[in-house]
Amino acid sequence: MDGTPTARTSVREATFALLRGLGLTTVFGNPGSTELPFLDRWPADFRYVLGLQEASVVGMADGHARATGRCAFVNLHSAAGVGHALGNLFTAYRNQAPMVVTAGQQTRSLLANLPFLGAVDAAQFPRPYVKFAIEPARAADVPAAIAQAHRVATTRPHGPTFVSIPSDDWSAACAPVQPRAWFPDAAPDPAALAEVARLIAAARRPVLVSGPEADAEGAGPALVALAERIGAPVWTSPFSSRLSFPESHPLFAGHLHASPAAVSDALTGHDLVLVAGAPVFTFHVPGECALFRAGVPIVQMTTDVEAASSAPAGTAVLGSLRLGLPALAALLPASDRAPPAPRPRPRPAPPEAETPLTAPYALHRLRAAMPPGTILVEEAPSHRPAMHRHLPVDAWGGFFTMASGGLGYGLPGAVGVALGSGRRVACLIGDGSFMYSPQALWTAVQERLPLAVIVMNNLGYGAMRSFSRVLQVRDAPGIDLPGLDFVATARGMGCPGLRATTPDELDAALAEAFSASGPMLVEVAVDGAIATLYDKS
Ligand SMILES: Cc1ncc(C[n+]2csc(CCOP(=O)(O)OP(=O)(O)O)c2C)c(N)n1
Repeated sequence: MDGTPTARTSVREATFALLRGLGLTTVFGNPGSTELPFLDRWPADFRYVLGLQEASVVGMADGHARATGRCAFVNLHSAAGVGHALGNLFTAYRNQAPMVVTAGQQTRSLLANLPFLGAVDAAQFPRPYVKFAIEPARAADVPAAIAQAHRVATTRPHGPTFVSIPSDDWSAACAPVQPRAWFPDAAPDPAALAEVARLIAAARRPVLVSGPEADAEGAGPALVALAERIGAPVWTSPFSSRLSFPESHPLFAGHLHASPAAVSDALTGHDLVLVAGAPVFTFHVPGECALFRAGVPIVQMTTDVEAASSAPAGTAVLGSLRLGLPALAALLPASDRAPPAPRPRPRPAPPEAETPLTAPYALHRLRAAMPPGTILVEEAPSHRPAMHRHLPVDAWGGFFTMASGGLGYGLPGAVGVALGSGRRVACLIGDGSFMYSPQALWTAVQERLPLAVIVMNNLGYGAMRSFSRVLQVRDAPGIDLPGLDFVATARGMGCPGLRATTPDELDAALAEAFSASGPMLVEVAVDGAIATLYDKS
């Protein structure tokens, strides 16, 4: 049934042959009646990863895609499944996670009559957070549509695409899809790189801002080599969703805040700003970015046309960083520029061991407990500044978070990263964030993933408390989260858990979580200190 397709085959056979050819043999899904014809007699060489809610399905696919650098394949249940998935689809779009999302549709013969489970305008529903969406006009076009969706998803910037598939299409006759090689990366214009090299050579105090694209393209070492060749300090772009520069490197300057004034202050004083693989810039709070009117050249290297075209100032050089960064470095004369003064950022003193536990102390101990090679996935909004201070990351591919601002990504994302990387993963997550897609933990148990889930329980939406201060909002409802028992929640899904309220309990729980062969949850009861997220807005 699922062997090599003949000149005339079924949509189902042609699709499985196509997926094999593309290496898409892991399917993230949640099934319903409209998907059963696809799942029928499931081939032994395919893996089906079940998520119990579609936000988790897409979040897991995103983590898998970003950890492997390969496209993920998703199968959802009609409009309801896509609807549940939309928040994390938005995040996958912003994360530039390559994935083909398919969704079952009611059988074509019923569609005119508003059937149960029929999706109206199915291809419209996930827009605009998919790069391409289609419900093919004919059943026979489904495999070719999936092939096209794959090509679009894996053209930079990567992102999700969508194919709606009526359930009777799977048995229809069609021709096999011709295999095609796909080399989507395009190098930047050499003339533009020569101009950037000239600007860099002429600058006395250049600065780099690096974003997630270098890591995504496997161009991290090329980025470090370029920074060292220029001798410039490197900031990471606001809300970067992956490691953007090794944080112990002497040229690492810090993480830019998503505030126009803060970005401007950090970069003012430089006579050239080179932004590699990031928007110019991602802001969260309003304000004036004087830098844009200061006449300082801002050069942005990116594959993202949307990010390049929406930048308010500067020059954009479109093209792959993997190809562009080494080409630019090769054009640069050896610099006689004095290297930047070492950053006045001494290692922070270890936080005090106290009860109740403080977040900085918990993160300091987490760093000590994490075995080498552990990948960190984070969604703990108010603890970001403390994480940056006490949990520096240095390894390319060693850190993931989301670029969108939408919570509910972290836990399924961590499950996907663990599945895709085959490595131990630490998921650092807030109590609020955990509750958006907790069922991803069940998948981690079923897949026996070495995943330590560290829930920072401050009994509420800490970032909202902090943000209320920034916006001078008082007495807002909906911010406290009493009565949640994360250890019991984990146990209910077959995952062991421990609660830590003292420094000793914390060390013991972390040691157990990081030596477990499967997932384990550690609930850390932290004090309610309100973090400062924006000291300048
Ligand atoms: C889907 C979604 N809903 C709501 C928000 C608004 N929001 C931003 S931060 C935050 C609080 C997160 O709380 P928690 O995960 O406990 O982490 P903490 O802020 O306490 O560190 C909320 C609700 C969001 N970003 N995304």
